[in-house]
Amino acid sequence: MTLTDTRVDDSYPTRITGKPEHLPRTHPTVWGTEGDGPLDAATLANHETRGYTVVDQLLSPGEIQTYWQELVRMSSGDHRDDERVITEAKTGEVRSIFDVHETSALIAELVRDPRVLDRARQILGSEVYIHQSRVNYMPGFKGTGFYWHSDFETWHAEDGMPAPRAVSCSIALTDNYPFNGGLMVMPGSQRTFVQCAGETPQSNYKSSLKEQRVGVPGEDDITKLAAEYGIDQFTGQAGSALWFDSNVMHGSSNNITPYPRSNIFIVFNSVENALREPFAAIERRPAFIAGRDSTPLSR
Ligand code: 6CS
Ligand code: FE
Repeated sequence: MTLTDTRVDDSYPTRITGKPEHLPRTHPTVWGTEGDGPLDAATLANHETRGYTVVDQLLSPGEIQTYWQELVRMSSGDHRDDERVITEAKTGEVRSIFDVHETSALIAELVRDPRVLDRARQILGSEVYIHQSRVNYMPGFKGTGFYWHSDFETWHAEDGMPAPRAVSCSIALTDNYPFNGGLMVMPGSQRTFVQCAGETPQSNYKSSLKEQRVGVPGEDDITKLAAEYGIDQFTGQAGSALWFDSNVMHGSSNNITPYPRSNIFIVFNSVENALREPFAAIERRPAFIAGRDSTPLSR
């Protein structure tokens, strides 16, 4: 299949050569209703508008300690041959570990926990499966941030995700403060698809997971979006969760404090939104970044 074939029915063309435009999102943000899960109508309406929802203490302090210990264990040791482990460009510290729901029995349970799975199903209005899981460690002093981006722009261009019918659940493993790299989100920005300029290089993920250069909006795009939507910041105690839409514009700054800002990210995709061929890349990304088994997740 050539690149141009998949562009025929593409509502969200990106990685273009011309001037990037801001396109209207043609899909809802919330697909389910109040009766479908634990979120009430007001929370769902808020999520539809803002593109994100905070759940304080989704997990208890005791539970989160158990997960944190497991993930600290996973980040220690020799990872040089494991491509699921991404290190910081400058210091070699562990930046992220992908596919943790496959490599940790504890995390495999967490993604099926009704407090997590039922919210994902309700927001996406269908059965769901895991598109991606990762831990971003953002260690003290050395953790570098993630420049502004839309996850969906990458998942559409490089993974072949047809529509923004995916949601991320970011659970704080350590306290997230404003000053230690807390995730910034532009509330409502999921309603705008920001095209990005520049073709996707071959094996782009080998550099983009360290520092994303392709698929990031221009400064004028970010300026326009910030003026229209503003910037909120997710802060919360360890155990709190941020649910955010796949297309919400988000980013985080470097962490120069002694306090790590470590979060686990679980990305749920609707089984009705299974990946196709990349919409703007010549090859698929590996399964540890973009799951291709859309069998519904069950407890
Ligand atoms: O390329 C990706 O899938 C990853 N990149 C970023 C900056 N956020 C989402 C995801 O982890
Ligand atoms: Fe992201």
